[in-house]
Amino acid sequence: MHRLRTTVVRLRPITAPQTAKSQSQARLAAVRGALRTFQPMRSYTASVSAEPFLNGTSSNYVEEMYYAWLENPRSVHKSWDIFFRNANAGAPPGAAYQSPPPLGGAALGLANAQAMVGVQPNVEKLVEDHLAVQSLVRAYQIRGHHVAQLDPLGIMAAIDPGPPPSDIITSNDKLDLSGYKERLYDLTAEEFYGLDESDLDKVFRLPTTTFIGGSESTLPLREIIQRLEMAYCQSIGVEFMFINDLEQCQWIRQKFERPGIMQFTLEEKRTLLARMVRSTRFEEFLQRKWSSEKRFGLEGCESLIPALKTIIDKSSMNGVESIIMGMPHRGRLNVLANVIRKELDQIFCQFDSKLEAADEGSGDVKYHLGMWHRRINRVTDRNITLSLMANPSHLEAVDPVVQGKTKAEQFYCGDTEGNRVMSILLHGDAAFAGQGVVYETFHLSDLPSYTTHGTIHVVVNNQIGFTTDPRVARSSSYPTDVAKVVNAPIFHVNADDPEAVMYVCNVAAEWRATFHKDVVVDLVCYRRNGHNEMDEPMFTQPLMYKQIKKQKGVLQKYAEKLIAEGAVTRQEYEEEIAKYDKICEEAHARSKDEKILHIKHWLDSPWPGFFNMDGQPKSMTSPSTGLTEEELGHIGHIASSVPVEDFTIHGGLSRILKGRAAMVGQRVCDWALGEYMAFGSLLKEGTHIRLSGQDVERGTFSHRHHVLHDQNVDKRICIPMNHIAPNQAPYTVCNSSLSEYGVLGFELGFAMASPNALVLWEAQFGDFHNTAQCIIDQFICPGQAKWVRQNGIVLLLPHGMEGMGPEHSSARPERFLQMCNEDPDAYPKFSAEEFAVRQLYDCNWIIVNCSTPANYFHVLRRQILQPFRKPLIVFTPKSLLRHPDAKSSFDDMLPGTHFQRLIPDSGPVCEKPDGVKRIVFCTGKVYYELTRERKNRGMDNTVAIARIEQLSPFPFDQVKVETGRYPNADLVWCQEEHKNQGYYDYVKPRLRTTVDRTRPVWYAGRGPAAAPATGNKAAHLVELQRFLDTAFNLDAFTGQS
Ligand SMILES: Cc1ncc(C[n+]2csc(CCOP(=O)(O)OP(=O)(O)O)c2C)c(N)n1
Ligand SMILES: [Mg+2]
Repeated sequence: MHRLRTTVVRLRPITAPQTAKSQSQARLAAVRGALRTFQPMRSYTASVSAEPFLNGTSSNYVEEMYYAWLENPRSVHKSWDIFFRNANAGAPPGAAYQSPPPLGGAALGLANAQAMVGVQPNVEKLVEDHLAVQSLVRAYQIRGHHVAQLDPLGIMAAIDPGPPPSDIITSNDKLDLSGYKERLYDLTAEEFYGLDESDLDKVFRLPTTTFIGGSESTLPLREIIQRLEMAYCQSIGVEFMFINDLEQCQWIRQKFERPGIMQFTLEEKRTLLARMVRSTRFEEFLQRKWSSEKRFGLEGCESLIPALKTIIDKSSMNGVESIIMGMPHRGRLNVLANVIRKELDQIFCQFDSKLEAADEGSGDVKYHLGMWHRRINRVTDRNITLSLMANPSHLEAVDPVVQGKTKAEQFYCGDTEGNRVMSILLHGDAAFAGQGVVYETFHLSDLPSYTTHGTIHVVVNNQIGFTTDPRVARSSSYPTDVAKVVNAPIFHVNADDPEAVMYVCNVAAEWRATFHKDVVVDLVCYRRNGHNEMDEPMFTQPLMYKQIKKQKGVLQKYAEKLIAEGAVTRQEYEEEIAKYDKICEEAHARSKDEKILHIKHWLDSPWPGFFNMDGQPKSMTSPSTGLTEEELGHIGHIASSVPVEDFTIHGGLSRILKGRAAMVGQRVCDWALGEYMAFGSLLKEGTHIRLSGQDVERGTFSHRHHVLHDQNVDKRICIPMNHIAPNQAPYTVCNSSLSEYGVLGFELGFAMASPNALVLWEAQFGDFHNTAQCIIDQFICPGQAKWVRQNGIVLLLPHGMEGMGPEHSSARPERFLQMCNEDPDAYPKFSAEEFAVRQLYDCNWIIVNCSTPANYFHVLRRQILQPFRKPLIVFTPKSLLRHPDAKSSFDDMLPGTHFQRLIPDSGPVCEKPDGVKRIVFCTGKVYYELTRERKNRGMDNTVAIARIEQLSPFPFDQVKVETGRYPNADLVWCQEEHKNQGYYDYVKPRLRTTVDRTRPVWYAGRGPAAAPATGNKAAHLVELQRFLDTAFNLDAFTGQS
């Protein structure tokens, strides 16, 4: 009973009618302040559940009774009085209930009282009816959206999840009470909780979980139904009852249930109409001028523009200064013109097929380009920066990229709560439901190192995806169901009701500002044309399109409504149209003067100060990436110590740190220490570093240990990398969710925000990167060419044939290499001094496979010290992490040293190069297998081994030196990967180009295969020995051509 009492005390007081006013005040107070203390009903204990009537929906009613009884035992029926007395006196579970004495016979005994209980029908009916009303309210809250009038076409093609729920009174004639009556007669008692027509005028107490009463705490049933219909079954369908936070549910109920909420000022209505005019007339203008051009127009969802503008206005009002948006094709030009405010002539000139491109690169179609714009928000008079990210055709791929960029902007401006920077993501209905990256992105939304503190999602739900109906495109009721995984409320709204759209957008923006959580606005609309303007939709959706042809445009409908209301005159409306048409015509005239297309004017992420005024790098030199002995020693010391007091680390880790300290004493680095040196020094120099991926904090191979865990205090951690120097940049290292597509996209977006950060994503094993293939293929590889936007992201991809089977061996170097933009058949014409840096500047990405910790250290540092940004793909080792020979001396990391694109053989072969019979070129870990084998065979004088550390851009100049050094040697490419994989196809033509095709290039490696590696350890070793035999058999290629 104690639990019941405490729960009741938290709920609203209920007393006799004369205290109605205080009840409503108390209810409001509860909502404003005390709601954090609400507990879900499931907190009842067994003793309460032993009273069957205390369970489920009746418990609320009983609590109210109890509260009333506490105030005045006579205010409740005698039966309740006895029950509460017994319970308070400690009656055991199940024993508190005693049937009440009859009203007139106080002296009757208990047995008699029990006998009389059956003759108290009114009391029971009263209780039942209240419970029924409570259930009714709840039914509307949970399922009202199923019967809301969401579909402008009235055919519910996309949003009808089945027959309407039977516990909601109407699905038609919402406000016609005769409609309710019919339903009431039709329904059985179970279906409608035993209420019938005679109850319609009875007054019921409203539960605390509804706000339909406004300041009233009781209402007649007729009014209750009417208000619930108004709140939940008109143009807005609110899906929120799955949210497991009562405060949030109450907040939403308030927003949609309070009577009179959907009232707008004249000014607001006029602004809304003007925005609808712009949105509609923009598409009409494009259609008039370029009727045969694809533009993926917005017709049928014109209210998207006021929707976005409402979100932006409201967010600006709440202090947001920067909004990053991602969206697909549909309505994109309209958003650029009317939301981001890209100059119209710049948009129109894109339709001119003779426009010449001024920038290098391949460019992209007009409905993919991005945009960045800072302007004054007219409604709030505050500065706001809007950027629309460039994106590929691949639907939804931009979602995590937007989140990453948003996170970065929040990070750089110290916006830890997301109050100043936020993101908006737009989606198509089919893509939102179908693309898995949507789910992956949602799962980042509440993770500490990935949250952007709430994204507003807007779905253009035109109830079709190209030619495909929703019924065959998804298994969920709505396209938005995926958002439920993060408890995001979903506001479905009929897009033909602009005021309802504006209302939900306002609520969505407020939700985000209040709770910093995701929210979805589902604009249920239609697509007036085919998928694009050239498509014939009647082939596949004949009935839908018959209806669409009859459908009056939303602007016309809204204008007529406002004219009828007297909010505007027809003349004012026509003037608004004429004004905007004139703006378009003038911009069109100006656009004809544009002869050149500057893609750089469509940049979504400018990097002020990084380039010179012409957008070129400030220099074309790469400085030394070495460090002083002292710096190496200092960072080495941090890497091998625990820089906080009273922190107990695991014994195994103590040994690792001791090992590191010993290495520092001997002036050598292993792989982890080399990485430490690179990170530590860049941090010290002011470069932020962010390393993200699965289990990166410790490192998949338990070599990194960047986060130390106190063995005695739960969740107490220490990140020594943040203790390097007082003014260092912050280091972020974060284990990610088990996602590649989402997380790599996120990090790419993070890297976009600033050139002054080293952003790294590590795959658990390189093999798994291919679930993020879209980010690699669509953004990382061609991003600069398509969108003149550089990006310095680093991919760390563990790679190497170590007998670990087909899915833990290959990062698929062949694929990355195949996508390099370098010509394999042409020797680059750069001067010797600039060769390396020019090559880097021209390439689309850099691919390395380092064989030493020092080289890994240098390439990481070069990534930041070079004067431009390129993606860097690093095939990282596994067994080399602990290989005794894979260590580097500090000497290789001192000032003046730098990344070695090729590491020549420095052994005995150098003494008599003429006597060398073979030069084996290789990359990565196989070098150590080759040197061991050479030693075993005593061939140190006859076979030279050169390591190509930078595969792309290919170090033609340095390879040339090596091939020239050994004029009598045959040329062999050796790799541990299968012949159709790895590097062979990439390297061979380049080696041939280097030697002017005068010498053949032979192959030593595994044969072609379908899988990257065998799953059989013995087979693995046999294969290894076989290709090593080939590599050192000087007759292996004799007679072959
Ligand atoms: C990942 C991906 N798969 C397929 C396509 C091809 N495609 C382009 S638009 C489209 C339909 C999109 O439907 P929806 O998301 O509802 O947007 P709508 O065009 O209706 O606005 C498809 C399948 C694509 N662009 N991206
Ligand atoms: Mg669609």
